[in-house]
Amino acid sequence: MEVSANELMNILNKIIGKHKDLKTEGFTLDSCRAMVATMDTDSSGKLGFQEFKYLWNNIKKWQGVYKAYDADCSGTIGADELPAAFRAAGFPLSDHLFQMIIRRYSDESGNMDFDNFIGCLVRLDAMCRAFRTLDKNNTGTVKVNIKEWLQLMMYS
Ligand SMILES: [Ca+2]
Ligand SMILES: [Ca+2]
Repeated sequence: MEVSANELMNILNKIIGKHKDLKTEGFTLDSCRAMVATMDTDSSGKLGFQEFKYLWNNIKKWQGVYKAYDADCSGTIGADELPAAFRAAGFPLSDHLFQMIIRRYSDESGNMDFDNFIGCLVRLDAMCRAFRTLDKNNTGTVKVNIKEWLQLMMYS
């Protein structure tokens, strides 16, 4: 049994419906399609058991981080709360990268809601794993050709 983007959207929206302290407009089909593409290691178009389990465990973990680092209990992760939250989620990025992430995933006031938070961390985690896979001898640098680059960028 595999989970499609539509099914993933229904599952996630059912869950956030039970957590009123997580501010979100709900997971969109587009954001769920992006997550499926990112997590679909065997390129089946859907999430198999292992792929779903990995995603699920991360969402649970990051939901805990979201609540713990929403210091002012606004229901969103503000620009001032974001670096600590991402560090706690396992991503100690530079200030410059944090600013870029806020520009891309937060609203005009710099607040990131729950679905954007999860979407961003899913992608960030997947990009780090993709890099480690390509960085076979662990040098911190990777060499990719155009075909590998496009495969990575267009289905992730
Ligand atoms: Ca799959
Ligand atoms: Ca907050």
